[in-house]
Parts: sequence; structure tokens; C-alpha cells
Amino acid sequence: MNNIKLIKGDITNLDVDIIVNAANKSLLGGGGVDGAIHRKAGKQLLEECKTLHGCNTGEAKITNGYNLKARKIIHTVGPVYYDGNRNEDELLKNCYVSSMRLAEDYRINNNLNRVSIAFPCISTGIYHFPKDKASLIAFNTIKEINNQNIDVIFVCFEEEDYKLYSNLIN
Ligand code: AR6
Repeated sequence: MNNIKLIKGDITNLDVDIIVNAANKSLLGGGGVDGAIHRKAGKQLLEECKTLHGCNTGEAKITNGYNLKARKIIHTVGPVYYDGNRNEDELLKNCYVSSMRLAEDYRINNNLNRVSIAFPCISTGIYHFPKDKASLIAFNTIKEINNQNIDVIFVCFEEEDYKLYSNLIN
């Protein structure tokens, strides 16, 4: 499992190929990590996002990184967590699967040997997905995909998430 890493901090500072945004269906910005990414990437990001016509829950779309150090941003829409009986687990898993697919497309289309992708803890903020269950889904999905050409970094903004992921990785 040498291609999975964990860091605590702000995803907008990372010098990686791709950062993932926990967006909403409009893809036109919002609070949380989405707000932070749009603020730092600049207005051109919103202009590109306007051309994408939104995104369904569990799916993902890619844009340029603009003023970020990251070359690309993959915007994925996590599920809003209600009671766990509305397909929330599957939809969250789909976010990781869709994002990894786009990352692999990016790698192939640009003739790169490897790419690095950083994920925030999708859906666990404003969308209230339970953090323990979300970390398991994220970690197990990435392990299951097992793409040795993609370096995955889980970025935890909160200490609670960092502890949960540390227990999974070690
Ligand atoms: N870097 C890394 N992680 C962050 C950062 C950051 N700069 N800021 C927050 N987080 P949330 P959601 C963490 O609420 O639950 C937006 O309005 C945060 O601690 O950003 O998927 C969108 O437009 C939490 O662990 O996303 C949608 O409407 C994680 O990112 C809605 O929120 C996700 O929290 C999406 O809600």
C-alpha cells in the first residue's frame, strides 16, 4: 500500500497533479472545502464550471487548477446524509470511483507514468456523513481500485478525521 498517504492540512496548498473538490450539484461553488478551492483558484474556475452544467451525486467532472499549485481539480458531488437508507454509502463510494477514473484518464491522455491525487473527506462536513463510516468507504474503495499508477493522498482538515484515517492506514 505504498501509494496511499495521509496528511493533515489544507488541500488548497498542495502541489499535486489533482485535488478533489467536495462540490454540490450546481458546481458553482459553496462553503467548506468548495469555497476554499474557488477562492484560491480564482474567478476563472467559476467560469469553467459554468460550462459544465452541473454534476449528479456520485459523479465527477474535471477542470483546470488555475491559481492553485494543483494542475487539475476533480469536482465530485457527495451524498447528503439522511438516515443511511438512501443509498448514501454507495453514492459516496461512487465519488471515489468516478474521481479515480477521471484521474486515470488524465494520466493516460497526458502520457504520464504516474499522477498524484488528493482527496478531502467528502460529504463529512456540511453534508453530515458520519466520519467513521465515510473514512472506511474512502479507504476501502481506493484499496479495491488498486491503481498502482496513482498516488493517493487523504487530506484531513480536522483532527478527528486524521485519527480515523491513521488507524486505517497503520
Ligand atoms: N482542505 C481540506 N479539507 C477541508 C478544507 C480544506 N481547505 N475545508 C474543509 N475541509 P465540506 P461536504 C473538510 O463541508 O460535507 C459546500 O458548500 C471538512 O473539514 O467542505 O461534502 C459544497 O458546495 C470536511 O472534513 O463538504 C456543498 O454544498 C470535508 O472537507 C457542500 O458543502 C468536507 O466538508 C458539500 O458538503
